[in-house]
Amino acid sequence: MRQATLCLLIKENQPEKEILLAMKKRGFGAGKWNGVGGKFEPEKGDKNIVDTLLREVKEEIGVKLKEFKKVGFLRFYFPYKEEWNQDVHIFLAKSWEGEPKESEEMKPKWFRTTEIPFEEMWDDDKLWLPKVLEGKKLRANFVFREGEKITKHDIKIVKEI
Ligand code: 8OG
Repeated sequence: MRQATLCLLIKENQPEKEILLAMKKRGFGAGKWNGVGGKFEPEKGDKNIVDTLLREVKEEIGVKLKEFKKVGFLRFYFPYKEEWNQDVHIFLAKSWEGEPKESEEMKPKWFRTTEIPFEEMWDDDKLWLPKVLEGKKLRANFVFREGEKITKHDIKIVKEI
């Protein structure tokens, strides 16, 4: 299965946290708000998934992560288009160097966590992202049908990921 990362930058503002989402301008998921990430690519020097995390965040929004933790492992199945199947490793980051900036691939924007635009995101995000923002860690499977809607899913809250 292809491996990919997804990183959510979080500002612990009071009274409400903010999350960085970015509008994907091209490729898989174009036109959707999402965290920042991409595929494991040994050709680009990735030796492990953390290399992918750091490289993609730098390439897509120009920041260098300092503190981050893994909070999820999601497996996506597209029975009508199996080449899209992939595992996505989810990370939360709370400190970094530099200010997020736009790249050819993504246009970042901060959202209050009560104002996440789920209608313009992947169909699965409303099912797992709120749990991650509550501090939970999870493993999940999602099966899609054409039109990228979910037909089946299961989510397991876990202690360690
Ligand atoms: O390299 P590429 O642009 O193809 O990477 C796809 C990115 O999209 C990667 O960060 C993983 C992420 N991603 C999926 N599926 C889903 C999904 O269902 N929800 C969210 N939030 N992100 C996803 O590939």
